[in-house]
Amino acid sequence: MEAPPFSSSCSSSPLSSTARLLSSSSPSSSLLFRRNSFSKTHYSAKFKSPRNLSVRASGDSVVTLLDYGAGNVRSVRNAIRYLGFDIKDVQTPEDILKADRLVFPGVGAFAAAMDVLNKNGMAEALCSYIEKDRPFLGICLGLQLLFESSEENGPVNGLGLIPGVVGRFDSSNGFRVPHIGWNALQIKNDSEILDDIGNHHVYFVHSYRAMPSDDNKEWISSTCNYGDNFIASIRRGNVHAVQFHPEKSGDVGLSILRRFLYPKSTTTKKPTEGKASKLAKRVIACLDVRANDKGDLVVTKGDQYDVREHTEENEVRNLGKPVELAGQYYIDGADEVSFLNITGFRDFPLGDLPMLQVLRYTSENVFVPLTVGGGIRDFTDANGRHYTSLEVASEYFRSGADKISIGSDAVYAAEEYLRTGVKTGKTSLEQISRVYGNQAVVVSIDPRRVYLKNPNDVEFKAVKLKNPGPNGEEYAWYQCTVNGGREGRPIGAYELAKAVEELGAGEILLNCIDCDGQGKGFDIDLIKLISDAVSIPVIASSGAGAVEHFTEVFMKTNASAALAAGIFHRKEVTVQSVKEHLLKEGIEVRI
Ligand code: 1PR
Repeated sequence: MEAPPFSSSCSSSPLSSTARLLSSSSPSSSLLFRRNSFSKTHYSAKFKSPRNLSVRASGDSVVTLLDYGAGNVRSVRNAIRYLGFDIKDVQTPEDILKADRLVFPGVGAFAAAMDVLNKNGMAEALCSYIEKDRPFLGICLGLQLLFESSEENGPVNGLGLIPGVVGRFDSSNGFRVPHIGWNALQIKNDSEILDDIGNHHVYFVHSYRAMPSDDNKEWISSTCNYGDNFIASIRRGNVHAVQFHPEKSGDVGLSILRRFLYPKSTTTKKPTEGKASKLAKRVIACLDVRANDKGDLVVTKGDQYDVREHTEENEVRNLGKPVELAGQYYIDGADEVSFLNITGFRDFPLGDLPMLQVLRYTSENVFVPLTVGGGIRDFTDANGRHYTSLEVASEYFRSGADKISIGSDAVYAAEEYLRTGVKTGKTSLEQISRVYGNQAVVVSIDPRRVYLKNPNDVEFKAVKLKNPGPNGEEYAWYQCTVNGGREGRPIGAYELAKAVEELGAGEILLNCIDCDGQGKGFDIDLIKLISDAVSIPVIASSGAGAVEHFTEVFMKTNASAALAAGIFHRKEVTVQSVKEHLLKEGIEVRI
């Protein structure tokens, strides 16, 4: 159904700005691997290869991109290029008015984005472009900005094209905020770009959302349920916007982008309601990366964090090349890929250019979220040049990371916070989450079990164990460590998790040194303890050895995702077989 022409006009807010309009640098043109180069071993009919969606556009295949420099839009660039289009960056408001098709991947906070748009005359140009019903695709914040206002650090006026206020998710009803992960859409109105959605999930990551109402119902093409029904996408004529991230939604996300970029390829197929119904549990492949003794960056994997072979040479265990393995796990259906630079605590990551290259190359072909961790902290190099943790994180984001993960530095920050009760705003955790949003900040915890006869023997939260300790101890507390498990700290995993949530972490990656590489299953006691204690998503990690371990962790704890490394690297179990097993056991996953 064709929607009526636009009637609302732009509101503008006289906000001051320190932000600058930056056009981001173009990524490296060289490729470690080209598309179609992935091997398709273990391919299962249920999990389709994303490669069949690549479209070669011809002629005027240029997309205008509005990137106001507030965050990482590299993934959007990569997806557009992958689909065969060139990108023209908006430099002036006239570039918006002259665009044939405009993509607006809003990133960062609502107020800062409006600030930049108003200051540069972009807000007016955007409104004019949209009111003329020119082809437009807003992504995430690029959808929210179309509304009248947002409560994010506000109220703050938006572009005022769609009636409604953008508000925060309510976490009091037990739903974890941010809303991170793969969720299902309910199609409300015909929107050609969603025609392939079927029963697929798409990837969301946000804390704020717009709600459906009588005033905006003509705009809504789909909703999503997370506690309540919020607006997942809008469509009016040639104007589309989505709250989710098509550039991070794998196969189906690429098809949504392709349908927008290449409308001639759309069919008359009607949208279908699928079986997907809610937030899916995520399966994450993790790559512990470090330089081996020859200086090559390799994927390694430890047993209880010991990554050296027990041979005379004592070399670092080498399980493959990071970019290739990440590509393979994407093909296999991994919902996310994490890179942990495990020697980042001693080697400065910005000196570790190969790691940045790994991210750049991976993000050119892998269209699910990428997390990178290791070495995110303030650092002064040999020349006396000081780098803040924010600069380190920014470099990771610019290179293709969607989330960064902080280990050791978060432990120090939590200890300080618990000691003083004061949030200084200066810790890496606080600074990065303030600039990039807490959904972009993961805290990786590396705890070790300390057995106890009596839970009152320590000031830290202890749990009653399912299986007693080596001397019959019935309790344990989980001591946090830093520097890759080398140093125990006076803080428990429970205390740390609660503190980092308050400091701005958006997600917790919960490892367990005792279980790492053992293949005997996740530490259910620990994961239950932490996932019940916080209201941000918890990723269960360490110990997966069989598909049943994933089912167990999702059935017995409130983990939102489960991560594994060794079993995938050694090809003992594939991501597909994990998902097939979860589905069989009635646990919703992305297919
Ligand atoms: O402290 O901010 O520099 O971050 C360092 C990061 O590197 C932390 O996230 C820390 O967990 C990680 N790390 C440091 N040393 C090691 C090591 O193994 N020697 N790896 C290490 C941690 C744990 C998991 C692993 C799961 C699943 N690896 O990520 O992938 O335990 O393994 P499994 O399925 O084989 O059991 P900073």
